[in-house]
Amino acid sequence: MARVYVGIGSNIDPERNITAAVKMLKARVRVIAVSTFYQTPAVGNSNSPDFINGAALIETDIPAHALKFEALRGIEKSLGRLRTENKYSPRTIDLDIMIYGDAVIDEPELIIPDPDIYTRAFAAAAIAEMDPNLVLPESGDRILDIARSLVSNLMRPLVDFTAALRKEIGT
Ligand code: PH2
Ligand code: MG
Ligand code: MG
Repeated sequence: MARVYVGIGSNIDPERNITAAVKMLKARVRVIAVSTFYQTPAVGNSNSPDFINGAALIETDIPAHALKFEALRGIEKSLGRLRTENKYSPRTIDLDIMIYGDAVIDEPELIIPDPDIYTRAFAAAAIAEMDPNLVLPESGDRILDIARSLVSNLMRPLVDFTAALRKEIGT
């Protein structure tokens, strides 16, 4: 079984889409925990609505490629995700493998660990909350140090939404 951190984001009807996505994830893999979710300004496109971002820790035997291109893409499709050339367009749901056990993959379509961990405060914070001692396999950096180096006062923790989500999925 691999321990996998899945980044979760949405800026179209985000509370509903994130709740639905986590439930679908739970139907396919073992969901161990979900992080606090944050309201975050859209990175890369200031005209885009705010996002809600967080992460889930899951355990699965599904290999990384199948997890991304079948399981996670399948959930994105069911929730009406439209893929366009513009990687900054609003989306109903975005599910990214951030960390897959000790795997290091560097391919055009799949980079693990996800480089966004090093630039997006919410991504590092969500993972650090679930495992502050985690060390990234390709760099040797500790997730807690990365999260501390990226602290942002723009991300607002959504305490009530997070509690409702955890209750809904029983974590
Ligand atoms: N994802 C993007 C572009 N911009 N901004 C926020 N706040 N959160 C995201 O998940 C996000 C984004 C495409 O990778
Ligand atoms: Mg993403
Ligand atoms: Mg994605």
